[in-house]
Amino acid sequence: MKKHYQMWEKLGLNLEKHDQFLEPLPGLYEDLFVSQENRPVAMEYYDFVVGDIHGIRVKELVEEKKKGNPVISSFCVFVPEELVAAAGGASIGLCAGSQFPVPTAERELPGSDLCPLIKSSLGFKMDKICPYFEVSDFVVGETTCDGKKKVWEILDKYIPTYVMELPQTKLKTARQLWESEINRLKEYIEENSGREIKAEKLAKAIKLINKKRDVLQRLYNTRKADPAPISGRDALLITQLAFFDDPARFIEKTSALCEELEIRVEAGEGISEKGAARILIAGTPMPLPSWKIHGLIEQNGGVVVCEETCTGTRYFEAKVPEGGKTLEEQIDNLAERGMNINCACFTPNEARVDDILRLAKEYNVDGVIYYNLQFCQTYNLEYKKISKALKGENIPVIQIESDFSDSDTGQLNTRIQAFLEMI
Ligand code: BJ8
Repeated sequence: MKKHYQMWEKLGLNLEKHDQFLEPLPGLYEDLFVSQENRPVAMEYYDFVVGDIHGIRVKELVEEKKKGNPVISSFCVFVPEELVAAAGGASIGLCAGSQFPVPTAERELPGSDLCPLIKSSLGFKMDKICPYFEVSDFVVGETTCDGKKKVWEILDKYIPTYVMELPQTKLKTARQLWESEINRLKEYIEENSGREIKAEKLAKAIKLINKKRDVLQRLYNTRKADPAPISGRDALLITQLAFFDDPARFIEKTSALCEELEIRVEAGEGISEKGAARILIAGTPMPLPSWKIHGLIEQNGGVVVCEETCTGTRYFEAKVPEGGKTLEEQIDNLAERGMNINCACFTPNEARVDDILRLAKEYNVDGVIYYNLQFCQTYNLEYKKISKALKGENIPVIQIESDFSDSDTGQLNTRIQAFLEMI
């Protein structure tokens, strides 16, 4: 890691804090990931990426910037990364899954009653410990929940923050708004990067990002087998890394992993015992390095086989139709994808209930853990109707509210153990 100090210094990182932040990562990663028995060989690539998490990829982005290519960051699966790729740039989904920068963020934000993801997002920038933030030209925020839309006003003091107005319904007028917002972002990227987004390039970008979605779907398809050929924590890690790896390389490496997993499925080989309790996690996102819940489930003998989250199926299931020839048609298609993502920030949001019931069947799950980041009201409010629908199908469910700290690990462990025993 020391070999990157010069680059980090140039980017303006707080090296001392950055060292403190990264210090526990290798041990944690070793315990949770590397020590798994019978792990797929192709996980080597992702181990390598995590092993140099603030190094090689950041270096690539610095090089991209030298060539005049934009680096644009975001926090939500609605932000169309295709536009960034069509401008010749790199789109980075920033992490916000750590407790480390939360105390710093609390200097600007309420100490209680606020989602940890929001605090973590701002804290990474305030602490200057994320090179991806520092290498970004600007951040794209969105008006999803109230906390997020207000934090952009504060983040803008630290880094230019452009805000997309995300509709809250799926009405025709809301779709028109979303389409005009995608157009507005396109113009903003063009102005800031000096790159014109042409139909031909956007068509290629749409295909490329759809391929990334396809390979993630292929990975998830292998998890439908019993025994599951890959652990839930490894699958989660792969989705987390999909947000900032180079898309073409990610597709190549993940395709190679899928080939290995498909052979395992054929041979009936798995990461866990056949018949291990199969869990679907539904709810709020788990950005890097938020691995706590998966760790607890799998260390207690269960296996996570699917995530209905934005670090799961909400990231890749909805695709952009590829037929658009003109920019107008393509932007209409980009808007279409957004309307097929069922985030709890929409009202009504009945399709999310259908999604969860469908996933529970497709992945043949024994139970659902409804994961709610503390103080996320929209997801919390949807729990009752979702649990009712699941119970109606005789699928056991519990709700777990948590943050990114370890303070509740013991209590969560007891609840998860009891749930796994019950199913
Ligand atoms: S599409 S889930 S990434 S908004 S920040 S809403 S957890 S209180 S993240 Fe999200 Fe886009 Fe929706 Fe997905 Fe709740 Fe926290 Fe708000 Fe959050």
